[in-house]
Amino acid sequence: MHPHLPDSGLIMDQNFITDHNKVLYEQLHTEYEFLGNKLAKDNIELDLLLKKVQQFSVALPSWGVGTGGTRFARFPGHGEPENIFDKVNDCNVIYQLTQATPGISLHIPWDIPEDVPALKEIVEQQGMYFDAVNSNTFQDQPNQKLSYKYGSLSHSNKATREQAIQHNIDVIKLGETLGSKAITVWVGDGSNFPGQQNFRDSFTWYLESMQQVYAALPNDWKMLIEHKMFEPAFYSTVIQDWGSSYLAATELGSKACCLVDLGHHAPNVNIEMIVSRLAQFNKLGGFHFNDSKYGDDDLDSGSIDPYQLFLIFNELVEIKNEDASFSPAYMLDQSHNVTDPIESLMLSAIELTRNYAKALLVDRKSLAGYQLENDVIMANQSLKIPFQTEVEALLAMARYKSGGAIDPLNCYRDSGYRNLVAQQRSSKPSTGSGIV
Ligand code: PSV
Ligand code: MN
Repeated sequence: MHPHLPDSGLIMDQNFITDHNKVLYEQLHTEYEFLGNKLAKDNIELDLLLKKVQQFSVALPSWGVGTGGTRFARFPGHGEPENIFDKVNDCNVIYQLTQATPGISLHIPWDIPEDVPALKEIVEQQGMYFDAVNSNTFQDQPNQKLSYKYGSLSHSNKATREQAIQHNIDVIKLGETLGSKAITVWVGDGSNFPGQQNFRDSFTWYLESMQQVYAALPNDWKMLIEHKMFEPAFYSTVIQDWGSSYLAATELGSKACCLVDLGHHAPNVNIEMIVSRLAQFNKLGGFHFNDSKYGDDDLDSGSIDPYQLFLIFNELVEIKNEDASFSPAYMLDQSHNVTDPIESLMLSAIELTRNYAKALLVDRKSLAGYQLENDVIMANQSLKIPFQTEVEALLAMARYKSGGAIDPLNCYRDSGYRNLVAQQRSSKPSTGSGIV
């Protein structure tokens, strides 16, 4: 029995969830039957969908359970986690209630675990695991020898590049002890002014550095390359777009793939098409889900443009139908500045599941026929109708059958979890600015 964990190994009392569900079950059952009858008319078997929905999962970012901020300010939340054990416990609450988030993604060194065996034991006891590890060479750390002010893996100075390479190798080694199977590499490298950097040299240096990180990858690992158009560099970034990401992943080898963060594109870019292109050439390795209105806003998934989320899942379901081995890493990458992170992450995981479920409703045979006949309206309707279908009963039944909550948000609120942990988490977190 570990001091950080209650006897059951679970953070929230399972009986509380069961009691909460009891009040809601009858209504859910009626709605589930209604949906089943409706879909049966289109020869869709709801119980088959249920199994697929139960299997859907998205990883949680350990740092996402803390309150985020902007470069102007950070307003700390109530009862924020103070250490990695608190964070893992908050993640477990999200998992218990939604049953959709068994993986935890660590950001190193933000969440560097001092006691790996103890942390691993807790996470396993909670039925969770460690997903991809994220390296960080976009900030200087205390006592760091060389600065990343002008770049890291692509820095003009070889010694700085070597330091950044070593950090990535250390992250891989740590990930191995945690049981992770992938490293996500995002660099803030780039330039703020025309002329500041030679585009060609910086990409060459980046590739040379990444080759060394790649050489340290265990055989069964993936390297996920995350592109971003701007920020913190405002004129050019070294891995600016999916083209640069694809080139890098191709140069490096088959273990290197591209990771698509939904907030890292120019406004109005057709992300679902990028998804299709990368997957067609076997280079789509993962996602960071979030939503945005203007840039890398890091808002809750599906809160601004749920149709885009649906169209992305529509591509993902189609690719999976073609290639059963296709299994990109899914993670939520959001910054919760004004909401309770647990609530935001639960609702985001549910939004992903919702749009995945809707994408499963698409009649792909009819759609392909309409496309061949150039029946534009009917082809578009083949997507719009599933998108407009109400599938909440399916999602709630999937959660219920897996041991989660029919209504995770109200179950969480009624449990009083936040107030409870606020009493135990006594120290005052920093109010300094910072993206996360
Ligand atoms: C950069 O904006 C990013 O999307 C990368 O994934 C970082 O590792 C992460 O955000 C930090 O939240
Ligand atoms: Mn990201």
